[in-house]
Amino acid sequence: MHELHADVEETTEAIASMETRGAATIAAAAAEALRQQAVDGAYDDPESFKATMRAAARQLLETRPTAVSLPNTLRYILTRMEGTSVEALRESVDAAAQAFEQRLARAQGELGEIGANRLQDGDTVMTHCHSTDALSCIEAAVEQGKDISAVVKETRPRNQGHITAEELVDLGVPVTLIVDNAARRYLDDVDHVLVGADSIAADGSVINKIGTSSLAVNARERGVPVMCAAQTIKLHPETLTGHTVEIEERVETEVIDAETRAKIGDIEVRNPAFDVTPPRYVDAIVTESGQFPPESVVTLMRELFGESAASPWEE
Ligand code: RI2
Repeated sequence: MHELHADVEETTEAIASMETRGAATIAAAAAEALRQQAVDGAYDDPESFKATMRAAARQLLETRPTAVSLPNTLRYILTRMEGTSVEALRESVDAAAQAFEQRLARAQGELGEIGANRLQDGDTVMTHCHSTDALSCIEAAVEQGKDISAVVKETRPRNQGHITAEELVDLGVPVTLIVDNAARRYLDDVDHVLVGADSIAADGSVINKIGTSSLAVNARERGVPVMCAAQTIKLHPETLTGHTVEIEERVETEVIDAETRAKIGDIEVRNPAFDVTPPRYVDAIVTESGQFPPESVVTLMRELFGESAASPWEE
């Protein structure tokens, strides 16, 4: 057994319970936890350092399966872990984690600028769930002096739309909050659907909060463009080699409380956290490297990850 740092234990718990949530936020938290494990742990020799780092990564990895930002973060840092002494290893992980955290923040700012170019003065945007990448586009548009308003879906079962609404209000954006079922009714009033992503597959499919696919299909039917804001850490390299993205299924109490469920009788309750939106319903994927039609995102994925994904956390 490897002694894991308190920060790794706390971050694991926070990601699993969704106290820390959102693909980019999860990535930053995981990078910082690995950094703490490296700089603050006690190690007898280089081998025990490396084994403990891999164990910490495996534990973080097991929290939630869908957002590829988590394995991509761990991969970025562990493939840069090098040195023949504990001190050198420590420094390499510290430097990699810090570089990663800076890249993450920079990428979000850069994609925000690109996404903002798609928004015109006076536009109304419909959002789903809470995505810091998506909000970065609206923030940049507001900073460019554009008047933007928003129709915000509450996003059952966890109502992350409330977080989006609060952050938009802080940006001075007028917000209309709607229940998810009202989305089609309001699509005629909006100029864009703007969502984030937990993973982007090699064929350009967008894996995002449950309900994204029906919103995108309805938007296509109403002629409203769908834009997905996703920094390149959301690109899922394993889909290059035919793997599919695992969709997390969460506890049923997020959908219905135990008492109401018992009153109804013998039912099954399902709670998938994400769904897959096929590329034909998405107009653009906006990354820090530019905007892409979903079908061409594979080129970027190959450039960044090669043909396959390493698993440096394996023993
Ligand atoms: P950012 C969230 O998942 C939402 O699906 C959101 O669109 C996505 O992560 C990306 O968020 P959850 O963690 O990285 O709420 O853009 O289940 O912040």
